[in-house]
Amino acid sequence: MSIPDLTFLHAPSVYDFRRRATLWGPISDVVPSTPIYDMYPIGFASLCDYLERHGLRTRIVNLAVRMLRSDSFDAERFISRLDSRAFGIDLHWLPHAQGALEVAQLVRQHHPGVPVLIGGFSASYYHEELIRYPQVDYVVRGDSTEEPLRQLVECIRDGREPLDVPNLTWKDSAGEVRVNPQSYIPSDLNHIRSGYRQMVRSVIRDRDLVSCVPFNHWLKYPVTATLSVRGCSQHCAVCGGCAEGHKMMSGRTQPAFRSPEDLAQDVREARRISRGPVFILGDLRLGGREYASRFLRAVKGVRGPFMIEVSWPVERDYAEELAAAMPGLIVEFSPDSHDPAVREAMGKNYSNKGIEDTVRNCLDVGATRFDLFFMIGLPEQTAASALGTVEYCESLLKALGGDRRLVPFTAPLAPFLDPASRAFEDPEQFGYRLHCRSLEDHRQALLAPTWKHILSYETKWMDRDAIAATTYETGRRLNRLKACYGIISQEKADETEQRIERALSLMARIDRLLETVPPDEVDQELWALKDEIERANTSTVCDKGELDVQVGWLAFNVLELFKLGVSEVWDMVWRSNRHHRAPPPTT
Ligand code: B12
Repeated sequence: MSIPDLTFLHAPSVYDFRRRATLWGPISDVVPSTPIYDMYPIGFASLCDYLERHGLRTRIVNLAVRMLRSDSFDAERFISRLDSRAFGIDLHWLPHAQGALEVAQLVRQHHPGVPVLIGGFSASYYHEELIRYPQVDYVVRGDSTEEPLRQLVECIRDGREPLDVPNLTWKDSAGEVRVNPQSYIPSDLNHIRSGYRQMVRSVIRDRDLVSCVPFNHWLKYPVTATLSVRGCSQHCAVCGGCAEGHKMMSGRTQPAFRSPEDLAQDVREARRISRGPVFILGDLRLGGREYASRFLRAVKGVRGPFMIEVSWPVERDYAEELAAAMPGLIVEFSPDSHDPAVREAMGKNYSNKGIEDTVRNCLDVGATRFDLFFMIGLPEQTAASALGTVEYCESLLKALGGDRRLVPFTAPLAPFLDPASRAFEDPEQFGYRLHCRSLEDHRQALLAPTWKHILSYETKWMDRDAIAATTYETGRRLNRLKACYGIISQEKADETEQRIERALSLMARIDRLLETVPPDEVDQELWALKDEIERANTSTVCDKGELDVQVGWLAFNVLELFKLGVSEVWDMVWRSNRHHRAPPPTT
């Protein structure tokens, strides 16, 4: 079998997290990943699909998942045995700053001379700093790297210098840094495909399912995602993916949309694989109401469950349209705070009535669940305001007659304030004090013993201690509220409360330890707490399971997968026979 032209590696946030003891706390409580962020960017699938369509061979290795699944999995040995013409590592989310660079270093050590490429939002933002690490050869910038990456991989394959490859920061043969223009900014997403078929093909071809799974518990809970848009028109102050953030990172001035009909086709492809929920990422109304209506017409008849995001209030007629096309849908809404002053400072200009109408409209038309997300660590937000969110949730639940379909969540803005967000770029204006600015600052912060110490910021209204204490207290109160309204069982609530207590006591012990133990002995002392820390590390302020939608006992669409598998195997046999007759040039 020919070797891959490019192998994508997804690193854990910190390498090797298994040999360290870190109290990660609630940083990943409201996303499917564990705190080491084992989920790889959705773009891995579209990148592989695009490169394969252009005759290049790719492979995905989710190292983070492999390391999580088995303590005896030797990641370094595994890397040393990989064979590839180039390696691509994502530094999309900044919490991977340490892990991505460490994995790049291991690749360099075991495969000297094989190019190392990095891409993603954070890589784009920090491209000039990143390229100066000796283990990095290329940074592919922007939110749409399919075409620049194809050109780069072909240059590598053909031994050409990538002088004309757009969006590329690189070192030439003399070691000089070059920054090619950011000239590839597609205005739509019609050139890409979701890549689910290609994933199935790769799993069959490489006989390696575990390396491909998007996150650790995916095989039990195969939620799939489809992306409607890259870029954003909103201006949320702490989001690195807001309009201003995209302009800075990718040069993008307008969001790029997937055509509504192609998006519906992506949903169908996802449905062929899994019976789990399909999460349609991006508020459909970002493309205008007509865009949303076209998608909803095109997706009608496809079986759910569906999860959708809304970024601002939903009127009744839109709720009805949604429910007619996607009966029983699940809605995700993040007002971030119940406090209008905080929301205004965040750049979210809608009223509490807007929030309340949205919940009611969606539940009235038959949404099976409505997840409402709040955050801690925001501009203008005091501890009292954050705690007030729980009272607000109670009033909402009361007003809805205790409707258990409404599920509120709170989580801290952690571990980092997003670079390229308005608050990161102008911290004083938003009341932030930054502990980390550069990539290296963030990389080092990740080695601190707790999420409180890792936190890259404080605000005028809450320092790190207050953010941590308020997070736990808000979590505790919300957890009790959910039990009181029967949203979660008393047993689950008790377990969460115990984890909160454990986390609080561990945090206090680690604080003391840092004050009393010489710095070079801290790691050893922490290691002695490893088991206790691990037990407090996930589902801290809520049970992660609360996020999951019930999936039947057969989570996968076995028949469809079988059909896909047969057709892919047939396709591969056919292709390889064709190659026997006329082998394409490989170098
Ligand atoms: C969708 C989304 C999610 C989804 C992710 C689904 C997925 N698997 O990708 C979910 C909800 C799970 C999520 C979670 C998180 N997210 Co998020 N998310 C977004 C959102 C809304 C859209 C991102 C997007 O458009 N992706 C599509 C495109 C742009 O990316 P892509 O196709 O995956 O990758 C392309 C490029 O980035 C690049 N690329 C990526 N990797 C690589 C690797 C190589 C080698 C190359 C060459 C190129 C390359 O090429 C790809 C294709 O062209 C943005 C906000 C926004 N509006 O932009 C935040 C955003 C990206 N998320 C962010 C954060 C912080 C997180 C979390 C860390 C939050 C948390 N504390 O838990 C987690 C981390 C998840 C994990 N790893 O486990 C920040 C990132 C800031 C930063 N620089 O770190 C953003 C900007 C804003 C925000 N705060 O939410 N997120």
